[in-house]
Order: sequence, then C-alpha cells, then structure tokens
Amino acid sequence: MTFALSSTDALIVIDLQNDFCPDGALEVQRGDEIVPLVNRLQQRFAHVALTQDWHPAGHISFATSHPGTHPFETIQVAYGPQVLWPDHCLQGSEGAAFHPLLDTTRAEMIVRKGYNPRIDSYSAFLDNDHSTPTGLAGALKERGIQRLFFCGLAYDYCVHFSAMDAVTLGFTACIIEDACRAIDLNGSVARVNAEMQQAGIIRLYSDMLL
Ligand code: VGL
Ligand code: ZN
Repeated sequence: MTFALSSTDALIVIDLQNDFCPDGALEVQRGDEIVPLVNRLQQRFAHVALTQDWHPAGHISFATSHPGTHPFETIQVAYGPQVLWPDHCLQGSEGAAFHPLLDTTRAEMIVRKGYNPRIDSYSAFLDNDHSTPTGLAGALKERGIQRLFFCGLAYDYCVHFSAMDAVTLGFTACIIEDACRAIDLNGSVARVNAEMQQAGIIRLYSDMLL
C-alpha cells in the first residue's frame, strides 16, 4: 500500500532533540538513527511542524524536583500519575536543541511544550492534564490540514500521546514506525500499540511515502 500525499497532510516531527539521542540526558536508544530518514520524509510534505520539549529548571517531571524519588519512578500529581525523568530539555540548553543534522528549514511551525513548571506535556496538542492546549490543533485546522503523519522520539511517550490526542481532536493520525524510536519502559511499547490500534491510528512504514 502506498499513500498519496496532498496539501491537507502534515508531517509532525516530535522532539528530535539532543537530550533524547545517544549520550543525551534522557537517551532513547538509537534515537539519532532516524534523522536522515526524517529529513527525507520532510521533502514529501507540503506542511511540516516540529515539536520541542522545553522545560524550566525544577520542572514537575524531574525526579530531582521530588526529594527521595528516582528517575523512571511513577508518582501521583494533581492531574494523575506522572513518570519521573532525569532532568532533560532545559530551556535554552544544548540538550534541548534539535539534533544538529535535523533539517529545520522546512518547518512552518515549531511548537514548544512542557514549559509550565507544574504540568508535564507529552503530547504536541494538550498538556498532561488533558485540558491545556498548545495551540497546534487550531493552527493545523486553520491551514485546512486533516491528516497527520507522526515521527520522532519517543515512540511510546510523546509520539504516542500526540497521535492519540490528534484522533480525539478530529484528525486522521498515522505513525511512521521506522521513523521513530522508543524508550520502552515497563512494556510501554506493547501497551501503546494496543491502545493505538483500538483508537484507529494507522501504523505504516516510510517506504509507503518515499
Ligand atoms: C518525552 C519523556 C519526557 C518524549 C519527553 O519526548 O517522549 N519523554 N519528556
Ligand atoms: Zn520532557
């Protein structure tokens, strides 16, 4: 199966930042491998948006903000369970910068998320309280975009939550599997695959687009 792309399709590149690549603060294994493929995919789309995880010091998702906790533990916060992470993607830091080989020239929007110190934001559309919008959905809808293709890091966190919210917000959502890499914490990949299948999210491979 191949996909014919049109001007109502957009590529959403999630968090392709240094801290999620090898030797980064919250390394996703082989996260850097997808950069050349993501660059080629961008050439195929009339619309490209990038997201950037963008946390202040002392962010609620950092284990260091909760004495006695450790990274990768889950705690309860006001909006529900929150996985705690190593400090990462600090606003303005080298770790928060895009991978140096990522082509950022084609993006018509760069959406920053996770800048509220008290709410984490995995999704490109809504904070983890599921009520504070980033504005991306409105911007895409105003441009007449209906179908979204997701790639980037991490498959089982920010890519997954973005695709799920996209469906809820009325978009058709597709994930380009080989243009993602996963954290895979406590079986998260198997869990999100089941959830995404249930939600009608289409998983495909880049050769269907290139
Ligand atoms: C992400 C954990 C914490 C991601 C961001 O981009 O998937 N994961 N912050
Ligand atoms: Zn984060």
